[in-house]
Amino acid sequence: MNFKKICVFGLGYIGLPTASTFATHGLDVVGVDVNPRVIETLRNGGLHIHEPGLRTLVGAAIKSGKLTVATQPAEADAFIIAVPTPFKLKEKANSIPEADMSYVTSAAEAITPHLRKGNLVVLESTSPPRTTVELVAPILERSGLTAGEDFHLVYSPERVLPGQILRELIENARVIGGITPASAQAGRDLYAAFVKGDIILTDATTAEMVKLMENTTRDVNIAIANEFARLADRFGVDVWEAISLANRHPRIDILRPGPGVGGHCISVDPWFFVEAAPDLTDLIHTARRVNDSQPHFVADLTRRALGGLQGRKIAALGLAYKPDVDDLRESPAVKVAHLLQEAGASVVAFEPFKPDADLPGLQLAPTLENALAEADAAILLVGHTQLKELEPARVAALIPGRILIDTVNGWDAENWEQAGFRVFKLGVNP
Ligand code: SAJ
Repeated sequence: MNFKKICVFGLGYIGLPTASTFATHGLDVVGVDVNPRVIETLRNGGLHIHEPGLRTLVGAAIKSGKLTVATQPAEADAFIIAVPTPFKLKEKANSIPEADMSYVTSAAEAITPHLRKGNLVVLESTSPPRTTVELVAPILERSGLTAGEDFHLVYSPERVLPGQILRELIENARVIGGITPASAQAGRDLYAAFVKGDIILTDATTAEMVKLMENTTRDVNIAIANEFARLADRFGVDVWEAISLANRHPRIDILRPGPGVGGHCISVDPWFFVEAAPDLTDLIHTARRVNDSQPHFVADLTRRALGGLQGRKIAALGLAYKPDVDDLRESPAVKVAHLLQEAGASVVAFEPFKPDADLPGLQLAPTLENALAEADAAILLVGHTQLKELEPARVAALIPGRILIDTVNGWDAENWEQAGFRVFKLGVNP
């Protein structure tokens, strides 16, 4: 199939790079977002998200006239849905979060009036198993057309890593699951416009499983690393050393412990399995609980390091969900900051990628200097390059306290100890 014009729904971390990449590869693209502020920002040459290289890419796509942005869709040869699928917390304590499919539903409903024979519709949003077949197809069929006969429908998961989205979008292998083999072929024809990695065809539900399995595997692997950190702390072992030694085994690759698992993917997606099949997901559920409770372990480590939290002034360094991104969604660093405050500490946080973030109940400092001034201790919550590279002497001149808590193994303890600090690391008993 030959695609000339496409419509991409959702101009966030996935939709905007995808729309722009199609545009710079010669397709006419209408990028649709329901948020008028996003559209206005993009039309004015701005960008509402941070991702390396994205500003240049979007600028080039818009300047070439190949990418236009709007709040309403238009007729097209193909429609791509790349909207968020967050989860909703249920009211009842201990209940399993529920996938919020309202954005996918709205996008499919918005496509329906524009759907024509021969069109291709792609769902990219991470979704519970059978969403393409049981949720999206019936909505699109309200057009009077039949999925797999009159129009093509595929599920093709985005698998790009925030921080490296532009490169991975092109180079990663792409799984395309069609509701029929012909739909999968149509999907291949579309993504072949820019994908350099292998394009592998399968059915829609398998492709949905693949995506959830990838992120669930990572969550479970991080959970065991976090549990190892707790065990090392109990047994007087340095977990970082133990992991690096274990990883010398040819078939072992333990991930990094940290303050917990955040972001809109790994901390969310395993719940889709648990919600869909609670009777089959003990391990997955437990891993979620371990990772979600890790901020409590870190708060307790901080309490032990400081000999109490009441009235202590703590500079929280980094709030993003992982290094070198500005994304604060589901961030365990934010949870740690809140927990410290709830325990009576007075926390001033600094997030270099979003110094003016608005986080209710949390005081953010505009600069590192402001965060460190008057603090008894600093806690490194995110391994941002610029925080890892801080000079001990510079920090020593700014912070009156001499206690550091490093939750990501970002600092060379010896270096800091020479500058007069006491360093407490996650996974190393203080
Ligand atoms: N983390 C650890 N220890 C580690 C690795 C990560 O604590 O060793 C934490 C991070 O700090 C962060 C969280 O886990 O809080 C998730 O970070 P991540 O880098 O593992 O993943 P994401 O959420 O940024 O992106 C993931 C990727 N999935 C996999 O690696 C299997 C990406 O390829 C997906 O496209 C993305 O989810 C997505 O959109 O689903």
